[in-house]
Amino acid sequence: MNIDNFPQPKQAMRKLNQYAVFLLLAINSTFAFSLGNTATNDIVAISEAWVRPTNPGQEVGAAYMTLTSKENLDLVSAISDASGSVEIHSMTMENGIMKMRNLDSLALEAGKPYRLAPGGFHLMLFDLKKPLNIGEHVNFVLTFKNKNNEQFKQNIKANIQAPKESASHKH
Ligand SMILES: [Cu+2]
Repeated sequence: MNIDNFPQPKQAMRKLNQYAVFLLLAINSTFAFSLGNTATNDIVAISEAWVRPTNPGQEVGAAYMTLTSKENLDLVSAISDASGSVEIHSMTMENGIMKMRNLDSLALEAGKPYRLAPGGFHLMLFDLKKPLNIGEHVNFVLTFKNKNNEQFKQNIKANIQAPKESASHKH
């Protein structure tokens, strides 16, 4: 768990610490958050992060984003402040049926953007603590692991918004 090799900009560290404290206060200790192991980094660029709004009574949600890493590494887990747990899912079409799989990790190749998008990879939010309403946002902490088994975390704020592509994909 040596994170010393990763750049740790002061401002980013402060932001993450504030976020971690918020989680501890507002949620509870089920995340088993370890302050000692948290660090932000500039290795993975995350863009276009968004969360699909939920309908009343819906207990699962989905988040999408584009991840571009400067080095080969794996996304190994994620947590959010809006759900009891988050899983990394793939989605494939098999015999005309959409199937989702829970992945242990998602391999990111250096320099290659990975797009988590409707119909493909996504982060699945289970045990939602509240409805996900358009205009609000969800905070995530993603954990990555490099080939030396060093872990580091990165927080990302995703806006809750309607899918942009849904209209063009309708038949
Ligand atoms: Cu899923």
